[in-house]
Amino acid sequence: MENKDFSDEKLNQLQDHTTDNSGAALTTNQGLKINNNQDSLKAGERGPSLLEDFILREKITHFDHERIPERIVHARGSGAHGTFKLTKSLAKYTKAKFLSEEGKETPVFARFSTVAGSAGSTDLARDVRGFAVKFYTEEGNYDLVGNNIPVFFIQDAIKFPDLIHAVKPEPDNQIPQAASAHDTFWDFISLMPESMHMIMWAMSDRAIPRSLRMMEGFGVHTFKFVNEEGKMHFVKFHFKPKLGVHSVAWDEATKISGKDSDFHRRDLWDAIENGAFPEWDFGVQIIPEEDEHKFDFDLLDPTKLIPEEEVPVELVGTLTLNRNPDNFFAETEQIAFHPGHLVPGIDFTNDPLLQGRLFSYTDTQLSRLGSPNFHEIPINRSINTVHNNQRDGHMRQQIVKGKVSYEPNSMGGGCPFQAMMKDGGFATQEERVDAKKIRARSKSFVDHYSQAKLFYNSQSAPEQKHIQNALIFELSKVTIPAIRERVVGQLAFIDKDLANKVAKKVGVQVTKLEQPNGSIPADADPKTLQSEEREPNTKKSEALSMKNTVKDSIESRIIGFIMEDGVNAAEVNALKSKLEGKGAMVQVISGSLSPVTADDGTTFTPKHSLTSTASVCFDALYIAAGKKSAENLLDEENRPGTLLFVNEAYKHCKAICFGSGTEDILKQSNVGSKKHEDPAIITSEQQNAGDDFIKAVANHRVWELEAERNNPA
Ligand code: HDD
Repeated sequence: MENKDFSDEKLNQLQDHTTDNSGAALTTNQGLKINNNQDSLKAGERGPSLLEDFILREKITHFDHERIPERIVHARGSGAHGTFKLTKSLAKYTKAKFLSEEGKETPVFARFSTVAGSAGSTDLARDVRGFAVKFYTEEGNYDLVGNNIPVFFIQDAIKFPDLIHAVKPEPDNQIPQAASAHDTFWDFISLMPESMHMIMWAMSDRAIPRSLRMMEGFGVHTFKFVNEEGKMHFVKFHFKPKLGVHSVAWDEATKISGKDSDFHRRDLWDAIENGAFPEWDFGVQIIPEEDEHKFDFDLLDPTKLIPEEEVPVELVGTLTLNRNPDNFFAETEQIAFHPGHLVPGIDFTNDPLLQGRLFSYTDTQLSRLGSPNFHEIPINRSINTVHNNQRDGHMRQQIVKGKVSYEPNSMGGGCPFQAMMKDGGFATQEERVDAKKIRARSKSFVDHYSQAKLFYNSQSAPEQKHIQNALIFELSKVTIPAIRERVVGQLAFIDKDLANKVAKKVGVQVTKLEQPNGSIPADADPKTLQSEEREPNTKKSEALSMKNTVKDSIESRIIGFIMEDGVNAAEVNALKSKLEGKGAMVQVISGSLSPVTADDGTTFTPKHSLTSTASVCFDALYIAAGKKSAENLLDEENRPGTLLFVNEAYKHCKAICFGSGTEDILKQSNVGSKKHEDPAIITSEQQNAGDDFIKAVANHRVWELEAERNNPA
């Protein structure tokens, strides 16, 4: 059992439930072959349909019931299968088998999501992203149900329905969809100072990722590891993308929403289909039990992170997604995550947000999936066979033999029996709780601004600017001035300059709030629980800025090659193979979808036309070499599209490479007014143009030149 390979176990299990229709005749749900799927049964060719048409009735009935309620939050999501490989044993800290045996591979299914929007909403909403991973371990399913942001808006689950009601479309008119920029969200936030740290993250570029493959994942809460000896350590979970953490510009996000609202879903799907498997390093921050109180915040407070400077992240495994689902509904939609799906060696803490979640996730599946038997849906099945005395219910699939459905029993030989801990039986980590029953918040939770300051101060200048702009955008949509003023008052506790800049643009004054805490128990002395303006122990953390992310790869980046007839085949092919050699994906864009004839008579097949796509759907542009091609791109018909492409890519700080003979396009576009050195504008005169272009694409964007690029002469 110990060394058995479980990596294909889930795939094999799913295959038992997978149907392939190739070569098969159409049947009813009862397996009866259907001879006519075009006409209903009628009394005469022009007569009424007959109730006895069981084929029509079955088809329509099934259709009428094929929708299920979407998730109450995280409705919009995309998922994929993959594997988790342990590279360094954590047996010292946990007895969880999938984290103990070095080299062990565990099948997984991951689902990424936005939070606020409906299932059909845009992928590019400014929002937190869900990052949920189901590990199909030999000891049962382990779910890590996290986000791409390491902290949360609220400290106690009792506030979750309020938070979600506030952010969802307003109840009278269902406006706006998938957006936090409206009155009710900011009304709530302005009265919830504990949300300020999360607000800094949610207003940062982390909330508009370039790709689901380029974002971090966090377990958020502090969890517990328990080893074979019963010793406990606290742990925080991290996923760090191998491709680095990258985002798009807000203006770009709004445009992608129009051009391709499935942008992230498509990107994940295409990357996997093309063999560019998304990968993350999996890491842990381990805190010995004795150190629980050594931090300037409470480990149980989900609005706090542990700075990596205080506890480094130890990388111990790799998550790879390598297979798209066969069927979105059966897999991505029906997967049911739960932070309480544990394996021996992992336990939860008393974090009051996590404690409430432990109730919510099973409860919600009952209305979403309709039955307590949701664990029997293939994607949710454990690879371990389930044995217990739970019986019946809607859609029960398991056929359990025998008369016994109770325990203790003698008639079933005492089976299924309780497993001893040494045989993998789960036992909750014992913890002494000697307390009054009380509906209150711990004083150790009442510091709402110090980590918001830490985050804001750790950002580079362009990142800070983006946070300011995001707040200005969002608050400008708030119609009630008092709400705008309260939010700005909250910001003043984080950074005066930020508050002033936002206040100026949203037409309010910065007034110091007397009582910043909105969550004080009724019988407490407000003074004692008021959030203090405290400085964090760690003043700045490199890990919190995306400026310091990995920037060494162009793998899976989409490079648009803009060309027309007369293009220089030799130059284009040389760059194409150089880029593809580094894993980038080249897509040809032309004035139309007709093949482009190059100077040597060969042809290139466009994937897009200038009107069917936009620069926002690409990571970088190459204006393909060739004077004739450039002339054609600037003819009356193509000129607006060509210049819009270049100008928008320029505005969004992307790398643009101009091939030889395309000088006129450069000059006529906004790039022509460039006054400073710009490492992401590459021309064919440069000696190593190809390498410089690759470097610029790997760097993602020249955010530091945003002001200059957005103010062309
Ligand atoms: Fe939650 C779904 C993440 C707090 C109640 N949550 C859901 C999903 C993710 C998270 C990623 C989607 C899972 C999927 O892809 O199917 N939720 C979080 C994180 C939280 C958090 C990181 C805080 C640290 N959630 C939270 C609270 C509650 C819920 C406090 C309720 C008290 N969450 C739910 C839910 C959902 C859900 C209503 C909706 C669909 C589902 O569970 O299966 O139960």
